[in-house]
Amino acid sequence: MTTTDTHGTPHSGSAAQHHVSLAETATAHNYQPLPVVLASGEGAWVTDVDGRRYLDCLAGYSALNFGHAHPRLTAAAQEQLSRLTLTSRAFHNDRLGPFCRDLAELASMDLVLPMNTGAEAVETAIKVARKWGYERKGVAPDRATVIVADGNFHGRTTTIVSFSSDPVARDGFGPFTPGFRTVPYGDSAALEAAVDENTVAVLLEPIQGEAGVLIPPPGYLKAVRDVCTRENVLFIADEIQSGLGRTGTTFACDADGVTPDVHVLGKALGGGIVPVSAVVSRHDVLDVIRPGSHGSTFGGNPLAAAVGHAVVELLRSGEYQARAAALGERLRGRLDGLIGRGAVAVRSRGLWAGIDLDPALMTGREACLRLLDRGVLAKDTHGSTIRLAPPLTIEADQLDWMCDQLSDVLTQEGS
Ligand code: IF1
Repeated sequence: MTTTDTHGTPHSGSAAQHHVSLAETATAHNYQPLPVVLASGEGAWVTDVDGRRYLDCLAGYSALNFGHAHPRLTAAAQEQLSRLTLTSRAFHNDRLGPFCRDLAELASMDLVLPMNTGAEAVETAIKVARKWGYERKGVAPDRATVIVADGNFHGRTTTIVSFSSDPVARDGFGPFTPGFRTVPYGDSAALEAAVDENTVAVLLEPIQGEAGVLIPPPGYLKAVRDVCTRENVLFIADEIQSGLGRTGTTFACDADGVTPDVHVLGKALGGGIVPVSAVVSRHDVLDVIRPGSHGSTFGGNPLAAAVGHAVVELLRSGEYQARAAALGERLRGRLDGLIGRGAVAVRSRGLWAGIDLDPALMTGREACLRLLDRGVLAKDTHGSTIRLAPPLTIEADQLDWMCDQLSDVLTQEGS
């Protein structure tokens, strides 16, 4: 059988099989993708090489908060593509200043240090916190420690996996970077007890994503803020996945009325088009970074800055945040109805949900395979938990349809 894919390329056998076997033979196996080969996307929908459509409820792990091919974002990218894409920071460019000014204003901070991936921004925040500790807090040289939470996910570099509690993410990558102490997530007393004269920062996800959308107890983030203020320790909030509208507020910390000392941003900051990340903070923190002490070939490039600025513009009005909050209530109402009907627990904030399935019923991956057959893309995480993070542009009827598919999968109707 010869088929032609959406690029007009002929394949013997199905186009999808051709692309899967090509990936199998030419790509390192650091992922086990679901058996679907995507070729195009618009809004909350993506289309595979055989022309089948799927509702994208992973949205690039929350990098596609504004959906696929958002007109304002693609216009910003296309306009900049034909003007200037890269200058290096050896020279100024006319996109970086406006982007950083408006992102700092969005975060009620002074300065932005632009990077590319989330892990680079987390690494940058760790370096800044250590340098701040030595120069501003008087911590003894090379003695700085950063407190992190059990169940964290902050990226895949060797320093970051040094403090991972996930053996699969960590094993085989030693020797590990010292200077990190792990405390239970959500336990402010344990965090307070772990602070000592060498502590320069606490690094936390306001809601733990990879751990399964774990929302800390009410008052936890405020308690962390108070401990950090009292002990002269930087509160670094990793909002790479939870930020930029996902949870119904600009930053997840906003819901608790908490302002960290440092915001670490990524994913959706690049609009799902280019990698854009950033460390956003005050002068008294980021001024420890002086010329030559940190950098990146692509950090702050004009294409990234143009797209990042367009993202900040989208967030300025608050409409996407309000949308995520309102549709998140609708989503939560439907998901709560699944408890006892295939789900054992649901956690959600805005358009971000973790659903623990009954392990006796099916694994998270099995549920995602069945959702795939019904035209919904979702991702499992540890064990029998699935995560939902659709674009914030999703329509209410699409959300309802997705919940109908999930309900049918879990109740085995028509599965
Ligand atoms: C993978 C997880 C999600 C993040 C937070 C930093 C980073 C991430 C809170 C690093 C990245 C991605 C990485 C990707 C899958 C995805 C993920 F499953 F790995 F944990 F979303 F939950 N802080 N998360 O979520 O940002 O360097 O990737 O740009 O590695 O498989 P990055």
